[in-house]
This record gives sequence, structure tokens and C-alpha cells, in this order.
Amino acid sequence: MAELKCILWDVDGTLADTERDGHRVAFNMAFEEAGMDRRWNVETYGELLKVTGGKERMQFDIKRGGMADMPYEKVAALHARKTIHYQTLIADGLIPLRSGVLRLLEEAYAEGITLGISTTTTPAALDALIEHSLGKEWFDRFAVLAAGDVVPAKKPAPDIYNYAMEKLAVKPEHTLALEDSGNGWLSAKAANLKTVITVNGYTANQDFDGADLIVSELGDKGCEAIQVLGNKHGLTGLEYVTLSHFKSIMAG
Ligand code: XBP
Ligand code: MG
Repeated sequence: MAELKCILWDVDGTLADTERDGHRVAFNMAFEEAGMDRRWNVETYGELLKVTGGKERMQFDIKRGGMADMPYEKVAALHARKTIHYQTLIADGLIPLRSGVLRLLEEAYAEGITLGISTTTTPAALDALIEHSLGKEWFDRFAVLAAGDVVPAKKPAPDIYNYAMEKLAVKPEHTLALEDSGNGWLSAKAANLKTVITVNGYTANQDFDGADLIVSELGDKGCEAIQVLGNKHGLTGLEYVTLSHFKSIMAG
């Protein structure tokens, strides 16, 4: 029976639904500002999400003929502008946290469970979300902020999870991952982590076979009951997800 000592949180799609109305919009703002014709509509962006990392996503779109070819320096410069637009959107409070996120973070922190971030997104984008959606105190409450290019291979590679666990000196058997996407699940699985998935509009039909719990939301007391889409451990009382559920998953 393994004790829950650490929770590693994915960011985009897990802490908040940032992709459709945040990152996508910010990319389009950068494209427009640069005088480019390319725009990523909601559907196109859904296809592009199979590639993690904003710079990598742009390079993929170039390769498949969606976006005009350009040198990597231009991709990186456009992405830097995109990140600034994204920070503004987040600072404007346009993207709320997903339900249950703050409750579970606060409960886990109060219990002394180590909390960390394992994300593909750029550190500056992560910082904006922490500052404006979670609150500045969370910069100190997360024991590690593992983000972006700090590892060479992004999700679905396990590198960002392994990097975070190495920094925290925690073992996979004591660590739970929270994810929202197929690529995130593959990354956590490859790092030997038990994983809870909260799906969203872009990821609901992706393959999460083998994940420990798959739900529509983490949910909150007094809110609409969540939908349970996969319950490998036969957990009960899943009107909303609690820290006790996380502990049962680790013990199972
Ligand atoms: C999601 C991603 C990110 C964002 C865009 O990562 O793939 O690339 O879509 O962010 P995760 P950047 O779910 O792991 O947080 O443009 O900053 O890369
Ligand atoms: Mg995600």
C-alpha cells in the first residue's frame, strides 16, 4: 500500500480550460499582428493539439502545409509574441480554474502533500495562470514548476514528470498525476504514475485506457454531480472527487 506524498498537476486543460479560448486566441493574435493570413479555428486547433508545445505545434502546421514556411527564429519570435498575448488574456481573468482544482490544492497543501507542476507550456504562460487564476502565494506552495523547454522531449515523453520527481526526490509509487489529454496520460503512464484524468471538450474522445480515474470534472460539493467515465478502482461517493479518492487510488 503506497502513501500519497506528491501530486503533480498538468496545466493546460487540467488546472484551467486554457486551450480554445486562451492559447488558440493568443496564437491568432500573434499571426494577425505579424500580417499573416493563417488563423487557427476551433476545429483546426483541435487537430493541432496532438502536437504538444506551441513552437512545435507551429512547426507541425508549417510541415503539413497549413502555415507558410518560415525559419525557426521567426517561429520562436512569433511564439514569444503569442505568450505575451496569452499573459494579457489570463491577466484579464478570461480563463477560470476548473471546478475542484483550488479545493483539492488547498486540502493537499494543508495536509503537507508535496505539490508540483509538470507541463508542456512555457514558464511565462504558467506564471500568468498562477498569478491571476490561483494567487501569488502558490508560487511558493508548489515545490516545483516543471515547464516547457526544461526537458528536450515534451509530452507524450515522460521527461517532464521524471524531471519534477527528480527535483522533489519523490518516487513514482508515491506520486499521483492529474491530466486532461491523451498525450498527458501517455507521459504520466510512461513515468509509471497513477493518473486521474479530467476530460474537456478537446479530449473527451481520446484514449485513456488504463488510467486510474476518468471524470468530467473534479467537481465541488453542492455543484452538479460529475460524470464518471472510468473507475478502475471501483471508488464510491463520486459526486465530486476528494483527497480520499486520491489516497484510495494510491493504495489500490
Ligand atoms: C499543453 C500544450 C502547450 C499549450 C501551449 O500543455 O501543449 O503547448 O498548448 O503552450 P500541458 P505554449 O497540457 O502539458 O500544459 O505555447 O506555451 O507551448
Ligand atoms: Mg493538458
